[in-house]
Amino acid sequence: MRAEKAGIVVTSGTGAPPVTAKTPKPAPKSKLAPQPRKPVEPVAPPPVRVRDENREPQPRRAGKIGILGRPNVGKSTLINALLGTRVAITSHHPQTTRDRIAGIVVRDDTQFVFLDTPGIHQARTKLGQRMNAFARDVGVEADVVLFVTDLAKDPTSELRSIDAELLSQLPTNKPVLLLINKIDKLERMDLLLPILEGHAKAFPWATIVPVSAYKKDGLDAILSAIENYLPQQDFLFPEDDISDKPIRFFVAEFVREAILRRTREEVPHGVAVTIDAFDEAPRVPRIDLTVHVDKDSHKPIILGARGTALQVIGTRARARVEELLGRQVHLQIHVRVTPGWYENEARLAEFGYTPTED
Ligand SMILES: Nc1nc2c(ncn2[C@@H]2O[C@H](COP(=O)(O)OP(=O)(O)OP(=O)(O)O)[C@@H](O)[C@H]2O)c(=O)[nH]1
Ligand SMILES: [Mg+2]
Repeated sequence: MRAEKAGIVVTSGTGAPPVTAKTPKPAPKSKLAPQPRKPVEPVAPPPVRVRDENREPQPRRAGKIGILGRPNVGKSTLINALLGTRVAITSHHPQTTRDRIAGIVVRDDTQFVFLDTPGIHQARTKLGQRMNAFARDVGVEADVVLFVTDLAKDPTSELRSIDAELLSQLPTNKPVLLLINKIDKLERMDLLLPILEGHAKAFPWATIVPVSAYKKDGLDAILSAIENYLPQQDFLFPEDDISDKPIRFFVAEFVREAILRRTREEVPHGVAVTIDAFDEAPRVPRIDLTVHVDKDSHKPIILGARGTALQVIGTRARARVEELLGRQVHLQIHVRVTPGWYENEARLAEFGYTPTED
């Protein structure tokens, strides 16, 4: 699939043939309107991909793809679906992801380094500001931006104004692909076309790909669309790597995910998880963790009656860690009240939310 000079190729992940939309008109003038930008051409013609054992090796391609968008649109669900394994935690709460997480996919001679990011939002805390900075830095670092939006309950064909605002803040020198996620929510597939056409007009996308990350529908179309825009160069990571994060990071995140999936309202936003010790000496390695909560009143919520809630959290997190490591582990989880950690520079650094710009 190639981006055409005259317009936008809309690649359907739904089995329908590709649709070519008209050349996009400039967005209407408003303070939310994105900066004018020129469509970015693919860096070189796509390689001819022949899937047989005798095929000639092609020049390698590799590059970073920043997955950006509002909170809760399905960015982390998408990176997990693309990898076929769960590197990023997901939940129905906004602001689940707090960090930049690489997920690495190799297809034939191309290495795709996907960078999951926190959803950009109106930050109310130092942690929130830092999360937004992580995401914006990825916009600069990436070779290609995968901008993710999702279908609302009652989908409109217009690009949402909040999306337009985020797009206006992106660097203007790189291709931006639009991913319209959660198409499984559509009652009828013929409702998709006006949505694609409406979005095509709003911004000079390199390509638009409708997908369902949840149903793993449209994933191959994403890789094919991105491939053309990645530079010809050697792989950026060893071929077997799936992420740039250490095991400790995933262990802490899996515990946080188990908590996010059990708690509601303000509790999840006030939770951080740290690793205190990782003892690999015993037959079953032992990992000591602390769950930091913001308020005294949150501690009994995490613990539950006679510790039953924490037991469920521990069991779920342990299953995820064991799946990742391929061996048994023992998790020892402590709960501590660390009020206002998300406003405290020292705590943020200690918890791994290291600033990228100051
Ligand atoms: N129906 C449907 N739900 C989806 C799809 N993709 C993601 N979701 C759900 O949307 C919610 C948010 O998903 P996440 O992947 O955590 O979203 P995110 O964009 O990473 O969110 P932040 O990390 O907060 O920025 C979860 O409840 C997912 O199960 C999809 O294709 N279809
Ligand atoms: Mg996320």
